[in-house]
Amino acid sequence: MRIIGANVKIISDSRGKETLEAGLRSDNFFTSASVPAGKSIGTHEVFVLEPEKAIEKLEEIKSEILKKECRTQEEFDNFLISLDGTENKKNLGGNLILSLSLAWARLKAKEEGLELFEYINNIFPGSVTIKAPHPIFNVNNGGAHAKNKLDFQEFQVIPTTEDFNIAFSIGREYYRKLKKVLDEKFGEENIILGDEAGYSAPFKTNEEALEIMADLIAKNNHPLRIGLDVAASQYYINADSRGLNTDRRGRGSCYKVSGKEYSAEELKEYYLKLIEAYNILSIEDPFFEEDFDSFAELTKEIKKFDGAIDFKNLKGAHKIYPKENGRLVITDDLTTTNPVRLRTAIEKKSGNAILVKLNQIGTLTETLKVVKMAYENNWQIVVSHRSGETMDDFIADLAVGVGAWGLKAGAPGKPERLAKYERVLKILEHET
Ligand code: 2PG
Ligand code: MG
Repeated sequence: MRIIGANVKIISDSRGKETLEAGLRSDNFFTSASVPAGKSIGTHEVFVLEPEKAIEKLEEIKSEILKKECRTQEEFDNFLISLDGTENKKNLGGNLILSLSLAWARLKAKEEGLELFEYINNIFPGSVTIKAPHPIFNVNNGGAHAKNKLDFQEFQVIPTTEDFNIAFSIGREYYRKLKKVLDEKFGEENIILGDEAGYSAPFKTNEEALEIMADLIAKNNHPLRIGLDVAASQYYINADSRGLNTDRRGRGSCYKVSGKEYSAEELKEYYLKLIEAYNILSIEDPFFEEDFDSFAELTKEIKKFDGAIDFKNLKGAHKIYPKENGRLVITDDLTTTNPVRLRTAIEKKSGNAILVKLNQIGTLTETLKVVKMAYENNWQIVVSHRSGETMDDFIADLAVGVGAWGLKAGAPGKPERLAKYERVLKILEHET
């Protein structure tokens, strides 16, 4: 495909921070794509270049882009990777590379007369079925995403229905009702929205938030389960910083939750108690981002709940789900959508689902390869937004195109979050 124009400009993300939007023109079409930014960023994510510098970089490589005619996504992405020439995309910046990679995907889809999700499905290196994901609504925000006392970053509700339309309306209803409950408990003036449109309320502990959420599910008999992204690297205290020697497992280090210190082993027991008490479906990043072994222990032990719950008596859990009644241990900062990290996590059995974020790795092609590796090893896929988002809805097409189990795009309360869920609804309309 011939590219006859390329540009990149600075736009604001949902936190008002500067980010990039790239535009590409072929003989027939123009497309654009913008990139988000995280706050709880994994150490192994690709490098993010300052937007001003990225504009200069594009000027440097523009003639190469206009000269080169790539036939496939892989060819274009590899071309960008070779122009960059570094391990972690430090030269051109993962943000610039990704914005170009995604704009190119949109352009190619248009040239081929395909919807974006169809294009993604076609270029997936294997065979997957197009399907709508389970939406994962982050309704209570804590950790790095809110200014409150919650150590856990995300308290989510996940509809148990396979029907995305129903799931979306249940999520919205729950989100509205939760606001009422929180207003009554804490006073309307004390509830603000966190970065991902979930409520930021003055909860004293993680349990208090979970209790309110579970009560509301039970009261309304909503077909919802609770999920957590605890983002444990954020409350991990490295032994070195405490003047102690550390080892690879981080012994000597600790986790501080609600003012109490936990070893990795104690933290695992604490999680298992919460998982049982609140029938939690998924837990993301339960330990700090280098501790593959503790992830593996939790993944092993979480299985003890399989078959142990009488679902008939459980309100808010109408279906045995996801597979039988298994739970998900999701890796995010641990794996950073990186094939080398995922390979280690698979070998060590450090989870059973991977969070997929395009901007952790920097191209569509590399992202699809990670998805493929996960599927080949029976891991589930959750496609995810970032806490600093734009109106770009690419991840909705990605989730549908690779048949992801989940789409994590925040609470249904701010336009940049709604855009993703609404794109899935549009895709479903297109399919009918
Ligand atoms: C996460 C993400 C998105 P951030 O930890 O999963 O919810 O947060 O974008 O801040 O890394
Ligand atoms: Mg996370």
